[in-house]
Amino acid sequence: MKFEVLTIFPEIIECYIKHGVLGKALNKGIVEVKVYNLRDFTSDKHKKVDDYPYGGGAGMVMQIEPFYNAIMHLKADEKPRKLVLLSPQGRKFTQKLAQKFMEESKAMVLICGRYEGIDERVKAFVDEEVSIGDYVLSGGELAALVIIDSVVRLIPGALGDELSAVEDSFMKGFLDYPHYTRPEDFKGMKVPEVLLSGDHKKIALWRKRQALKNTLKNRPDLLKNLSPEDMRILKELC
Ligand code: 6GU
Repeated sequence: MKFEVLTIFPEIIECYIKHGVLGKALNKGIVEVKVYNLRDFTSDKHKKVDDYPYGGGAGMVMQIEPFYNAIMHLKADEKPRKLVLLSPQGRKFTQKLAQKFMEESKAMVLICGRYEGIDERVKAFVDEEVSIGDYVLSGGELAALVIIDSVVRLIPGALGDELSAVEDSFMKGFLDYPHYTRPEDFKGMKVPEVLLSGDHKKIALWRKRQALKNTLKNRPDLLKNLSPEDMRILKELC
């Protein structure tokens, strides 16, 4: 899968993607990330990308030209790609949307804005507007990284054998169970006995119970479509 990122801060993207799961996926050739500096697509000699808002008000607005020029440059190869504009006004990004992007898009363009906003007319050239949550960030770069990271984890082969996306929180519709590693006893805080028992059936049931308990405590909104089996376990917990 290929990601192309349009930003005025290429280093933010380039630094993050080198590490961990993403870095490995890039080395394996499962993913390709190309970062474009919007300043390279200005016709202005000062490489200016923003200007004052029509109608007045605080802050600057990113101009359409660099976005338009960059998008036309990418589209010149005529290969299909999904163009996503990152903005707090977008459709909310979820694990489900990450799965959809992984399955349906071979190539995605992630368009990052800065300042107070982007000229509205940029939207005429994109397929979707996406937000990563109900808070405001100073730019789309973190959002682009969130999307790249979560989508890449879902690509078969991106996670090593020792990891599985299926085990992750949200993949199964609720939060993860607690994890422990050595030491068995840290200043009197002991690893739950069941995890040392070697009884895999018992361990699986304990983990399911804990996952449901975590979800009930922190994210009860996720417990809408439980299977009858999970519902039974949840009732036992209450
Ligand atoms: Cl995609 N961009 C910005 N600037 N803020 C956000 C966001 C995106 N998603 C949530 N907050």
